[in-house]
Amino acid sequence: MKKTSFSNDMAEKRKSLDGQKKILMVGLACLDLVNVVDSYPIEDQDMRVESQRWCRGGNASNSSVVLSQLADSVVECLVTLSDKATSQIILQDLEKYGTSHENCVVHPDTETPTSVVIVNKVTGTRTILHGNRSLPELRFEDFDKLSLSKYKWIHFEGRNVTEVLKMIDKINLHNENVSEDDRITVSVEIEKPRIECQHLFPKGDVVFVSKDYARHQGYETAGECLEGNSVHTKDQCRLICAWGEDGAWGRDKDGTLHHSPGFPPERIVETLAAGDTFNAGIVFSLVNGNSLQSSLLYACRLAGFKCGIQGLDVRKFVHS
Ligand SMILES: Nc1ncnc2c1ncn2[C@@H]1O[C@H](COP(=O)(O)OP(=O)(O)OP(=O)(O)O)[C@@H](O)[C@H]1O
Ligand SMILES: *[C@@H]1O[C@H](CO)[C@@H](O)[C@H](O)[C@H]1NC(C)=O
Ligand SMILES: *[C@@H]1O[C@H](CO)[C@@H](O)[C@H](O)[C@H]1NC(C)=O
Ligand SMILES: *[C@@H]1O[C@H](CO)[C@@H](O)[C@H](O)[C@H]1NC(C)=O
Ligand SMILES: *[C@@H]1O[C@H](CO)[C@@H](O)[C@H](O)[C@H]1NC(C)=O
Ligand SMILES: CC(=O)N[C@H]1CO[C@H](CO)[C@@H](O)[C@@H]1O
Repeated sequence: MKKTSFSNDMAEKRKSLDGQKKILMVGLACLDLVNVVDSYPIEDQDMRVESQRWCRGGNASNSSVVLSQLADSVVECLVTLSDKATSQIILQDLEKYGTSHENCVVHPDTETPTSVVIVNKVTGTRTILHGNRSLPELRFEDFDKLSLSKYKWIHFEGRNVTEVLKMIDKINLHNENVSEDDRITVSVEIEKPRIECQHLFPKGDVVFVSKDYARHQGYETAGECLEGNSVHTKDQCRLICAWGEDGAWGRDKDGTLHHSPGFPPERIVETLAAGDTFNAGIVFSLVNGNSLQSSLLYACRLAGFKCGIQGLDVRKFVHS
């Protein structure tokens, strides 16, 4: 049997898809240095940790690597990067999953946003120290350099709303000028409970609202959140709200409400990035023309699978 590594397989797949339209994920990439200890250090102590690992993080980059494993399309991740060596950890991880990154913007004299995490295995606490935030987020000028005709779907992690709105306006102008088949679908995640995020509702063909945001708005269920926010969306929008172990709800173009239950694994290993995995599942399924109902089921099964593993290698799900 021919033995190839995961990263070789993914690179092969990417090559075979050359020339086809891509899926673009726009947002942030960062690093976590996770230290697992069996007792919390005391001040001025010199102690050995049980394990230590670098994790690439950021919602858009997490969704990118999941989507790369699912999709029969090239997936590109667009983020800003520091000029320091720590960026290599991010780029190598994206490459491992076959995710493209050729349009990322490097900023000199900045640091990769890095957090040091101390996980106490015994008590389960996670102490997080956030590092230097000198790296600027992606600006419209960066996005403006892309050749939009290469893409069929663009997803935005709704962070810097002012800049993201300009980027989406550019896509809308592009869409007015091309045939229906060549139009780019826009999805956007409304996540941070910040007031300016409301301006993103009318901008997406697919809008993800987080449970945190829904709660912040005063909604107690996903269904109420979708009905309430549907007045702000554009015509023909699909509005989606994931609700942890209860699964996810979606409001279809015609106003019909759909639901998928959660699919918990036999044993929960890690729920971090379940939301990013869910979003990747939705984009993959909708890009392939599936209904919203079947896309919700697919994404919840995928996110449930993720909760049973550490990290984001979902190949066993893809092949199951
Ligand atoms: N405990 C769980 N059991 C089963 N499925 C889960 C569980 N937690 C999350 N999921 C799945 O993941 C999807 C996304 O969950 P949720 O929106 O709560 O994630 P999140 O809090 O955004 O995650 P993160 O912020 O870590 O990415 C849910 O729709 C569900 O399908
Ligand atoms: C952050 O990093 C930049 C670039 O390396 C440096 O100039 C700046 O002093 C740092 N700021 C903090 C608060 O560490
Ligand atoms: C958004 O980006 C612009 C341009 O880089 C910057 O001036 C602004 O402060 C940013 N806003 C937020 C909320 O980060
Ligand atoms: C739309 O098409 C016209 C004619 O081909 C071109 O001049 C114009 O620049 C295009 N606009 C956009 C936003 O692509
Ligand atoms: C991205 O996924 C990794 C691996 O599962 C995780 O350690 C990290 O916390 C996630 N980042 C975010 C922002 O959820
Ligand atoms: C870096 C970042 O924005 N992370 C966010 C990713 O999404 C989860 C919830 O979906 C947030 O809790 C994180 O803050």
